[in-house]
Amino acid sequence: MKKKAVIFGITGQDGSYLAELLLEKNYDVVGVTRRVSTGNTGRISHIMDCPYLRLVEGDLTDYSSILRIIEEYQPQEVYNLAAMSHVGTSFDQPLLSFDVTGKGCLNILEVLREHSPYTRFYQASSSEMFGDAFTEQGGDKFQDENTLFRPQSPYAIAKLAAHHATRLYRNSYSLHASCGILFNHESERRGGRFVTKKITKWVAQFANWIESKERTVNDLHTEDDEIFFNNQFLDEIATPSFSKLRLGNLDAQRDWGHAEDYVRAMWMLLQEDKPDDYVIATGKTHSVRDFLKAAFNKIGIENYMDFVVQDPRFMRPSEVPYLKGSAYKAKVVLGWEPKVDFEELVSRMVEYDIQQAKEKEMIG
Ligand code: NAP
Ligand code: F7E
Repeated sequence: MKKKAVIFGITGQDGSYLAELLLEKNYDVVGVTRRVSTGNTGRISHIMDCPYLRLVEGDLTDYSSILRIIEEYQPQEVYNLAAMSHVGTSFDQPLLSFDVTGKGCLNILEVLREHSPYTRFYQASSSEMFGDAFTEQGGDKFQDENTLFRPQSPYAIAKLAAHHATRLYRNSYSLHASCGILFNHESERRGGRFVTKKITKWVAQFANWIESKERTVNDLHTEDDEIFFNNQFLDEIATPSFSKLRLGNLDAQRDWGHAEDYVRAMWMLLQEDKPDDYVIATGKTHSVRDFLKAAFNKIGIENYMDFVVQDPRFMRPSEVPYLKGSAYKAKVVLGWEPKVDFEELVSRMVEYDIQQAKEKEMIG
């Protein structure tokens, strides 16, 4: 029988990859989008014509829209990927963050408990729930399913409420409800305000700017012309009007993987007979500084700090300093392992953004 899945948050990074995966696996996919005044379907435009994909309007904060969708489509699987997912923003909009990211999950659980108890449910939990806590073993520091949760932001508190609600509904009402505790995962489709994308987009634009200067250098005829041009180039970079890359805390460490690998884990864990919670991570950690270095190296620049300014506006009132996940349980039980490593992730993001910047320039 053809399976049907509902995805809340289909227009987001993960939603777009998960929709592709489920369509490949021959599912009927129902994607829930919220009404916005400008388009929000850019990430799924390439699959919108697929006859097995249907988009319906709904909002996680609106119980009635969730009820209508579940009753109408009677899905075998529901994936809750919808959230106000930007940690920094959650400090400015804590109540909205809780309504969407925390209570929104409870809205779905209540609908499933009362109207569709055999539907399998996936909740997008987050490594942010660990906050500044970690497990220390044999000189190693990591987070796994047994690590304490000590959330450090309104976003993380909302995610933790949703995480516990999912566990409670699983144990109290026998719902097939599971959580993936996913560590940071990025991609070519990552939102522009997350640190990785902010870096790769800036680096790509810089690479194209340098390339345009090099084209001019090639037109120079004498050595003096070239020296004059190079000095002008350096002067330009040194002026206050040259907009450097403005970032916050460069010392935070994250376990970064690729979203394509992580949506595979979401699907795999819902196929298990027994619902449960799993950490999904690469097991490697890097600082924001490491990411910067790798992205600039990709375009041949070593002295990357000459182009970066630390700006207090991007510092958070409270920070998560260190994340490194152990996905041992997911490997043993699900057979899941990531395919894309840190170097490939950075490389793919920079290459994609360079291409995007070139296309934009051509259209402009
Ligand atoms: P994302 O790109 O920000 O996507 C979030 C999605 O939620 C978008 O489709 C957004 O719709 C939708 N949404 C927001 N508010 C909504 C509402 N009130 N009702 C219905 N939909 C709403 O996030 P992502 O990176 O794909 O992450 C997917 C999920 O995993 C999120 O829950 C996130 O918190 C969680 N997570 C992410 C990571 C990560 O590193 N990416 C790690 C752990 C957990 P619009 O397109 O209209 O804005
Ligand atoms: O920040 C630091 C920042 O916003 C990473 C979400 O998907 O993963 C994501 O949350 C680190 C933090 O991701 C800037 O302070 C420095 O330490 O890219 P981010 P995040 O906060 O880790 C988790 C697992 C989720 O669940 C979330 O939904 O980078 N940082 N300078 C900066 N961060 C941003 N955004 N912008 C900066 O300029």
